[in-house]
Amino acid sequence: MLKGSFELIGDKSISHRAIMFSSISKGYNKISNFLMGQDCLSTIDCFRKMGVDIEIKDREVFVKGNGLYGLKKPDNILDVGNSGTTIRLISGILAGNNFDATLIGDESIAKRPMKRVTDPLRLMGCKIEGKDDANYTPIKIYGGNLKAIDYKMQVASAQVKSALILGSLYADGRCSIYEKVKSRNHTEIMLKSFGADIEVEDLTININPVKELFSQDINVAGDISSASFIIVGALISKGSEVVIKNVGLNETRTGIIDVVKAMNGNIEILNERVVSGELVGDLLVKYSPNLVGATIDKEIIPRLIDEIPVIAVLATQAEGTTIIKDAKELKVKESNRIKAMVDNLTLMGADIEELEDGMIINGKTKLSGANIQTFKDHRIAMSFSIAELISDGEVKLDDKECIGISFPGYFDLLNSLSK
Ligand code: SPQ
Repeated sequence: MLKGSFELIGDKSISHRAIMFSSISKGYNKISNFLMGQDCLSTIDCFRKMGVDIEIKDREVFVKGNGLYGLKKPDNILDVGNSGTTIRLISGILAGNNFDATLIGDESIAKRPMKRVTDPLRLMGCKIEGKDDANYTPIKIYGGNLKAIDYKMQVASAQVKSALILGSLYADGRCSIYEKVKSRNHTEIMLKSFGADIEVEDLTININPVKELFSQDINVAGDISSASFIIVGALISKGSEVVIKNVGLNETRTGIIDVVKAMNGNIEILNERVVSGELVGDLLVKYSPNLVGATIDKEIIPRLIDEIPVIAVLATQAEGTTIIKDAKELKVKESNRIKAMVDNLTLMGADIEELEDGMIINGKTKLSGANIQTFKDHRIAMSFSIAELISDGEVKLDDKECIGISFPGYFDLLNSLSK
């Protein structure tokens, strides 16, 4: 069982954005509760290579911003490691700056589609070269002289939206971006606090050019995606009761809470407040013996896309059928997360079927130990560490190190809560 309370580590999405926006602002920025995960450190590395002075002291980061037009041409290739957020968002910034730069990443990044970002940036007049017509790394961006655009998004993706908002900061006029389905909006919230001229009306984002962004101190909210592993662990292991403090509760990220409630899970939000423009609160989660299946599809998908692997584990412990669909995007994350969950949960004895855009899980089933192939995907690795809490026999992960991408100290925390 899991028992106790703890302070949640900083949000990955917000930490990336805090470094990027501070780097292109004018003045001194302090970022507190920054996530020291490998992905966010890759973002720091890229901006240091473009001449930004970034200093790390414990969980705080100090950034001396170079201003909107102050980045320098990097001497070397920019390596984003495993981070999709870094490569997509930085592309928007590079498109606006008057130099060329080349982006690469690891084996997983080499398989993740970039045309969703490079196509609209080309529409803004940016010259971009790369493998398969700039769909894959290495990607070379020749920045500068961007034209304003009106762009209808083809995929529900906060990374694409954010890259275009960042490019729009450098355009020669007012840009409009139209989303089909609302995706996480940390970029819009944080950039406004830096002085960007951004108006949001439902699914439309209008961006007017500004001359400069101004420095900010940012306190990063806790990462609800990281919390989701502990949430599910507490819901499914007998006798559990956990308080998770300082959880980011931005509505574009809280799909997991809605689903847990719909599945009869015992979860309560306490002490809601606003920190650096983001809603945060504490979560009280208790063992829930009467979980039921649910259908998860359409608009809720972007609000819980990264939580689907661990929701699949939860569904094996719910009475009845859980259907997850409209989640094709899972195939182009750090791994094909549909296949990774279906194959590994099948090995553990779950009743689970793969769909083109999701999966169907029939519960409740007893899970048994197995050798798990993580594909070096942090979210797959953590999902199966949670499945182990209720399985008969050992669950062996072929890679644990990947968890450091988003959740350094994960096993220490899990061990400290395990009673
Ligand atoms: O950065 P990366 O590797 O793309 O991270 C993931 C994750 O699970 O940590 C996805 F694999 O989160 C994305 C998320 O899926 C982070 C993100 C963001 O910060 O803007 C947005 C989502 O991706 P997308 O493609 O839907 O915009």
